[in-house]
Amino acid sequence: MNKKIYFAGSIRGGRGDAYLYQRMIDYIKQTDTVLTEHIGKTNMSLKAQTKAIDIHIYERDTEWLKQSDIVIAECTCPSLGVGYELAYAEAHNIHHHIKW
Ligand code: 6IA
Repeated sequence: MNKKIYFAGSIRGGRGDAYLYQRMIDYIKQTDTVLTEHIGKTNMSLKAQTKAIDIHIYERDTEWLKQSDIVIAECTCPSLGVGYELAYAEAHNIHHHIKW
């Protein structure tokens, strides 16, 4: 298949399901490319960033969203950012799948 997958999962909303994201990403990677592998990293720093870094993250993430063939979102842990990404996918007609 080798499609480009944007995997969305909670970061600031809480990292309680990070191991689940990691397992899902590893599974998807058997057949496809995951653009957002960092979502599954269990040692991600949650320290506040500078405004310039936040802008860089926003621009990089929206660029990846536009390039992606499919957005897969794990929504068990409520996250403002994941909700934004799903609305973005819907508005740009990117195929999306929600897992909860
Ligand atoms: O509101 P949330 O942080 O839970 O939103 C999570 C979603 O927003 C994820 O699916 C990511 O694609 C995106 N996102 C949020 N923060 C980041 C980030 N670093 N790097 C990449 N994507 C992000 C910010 C770390 C921060 C806690 C200092």
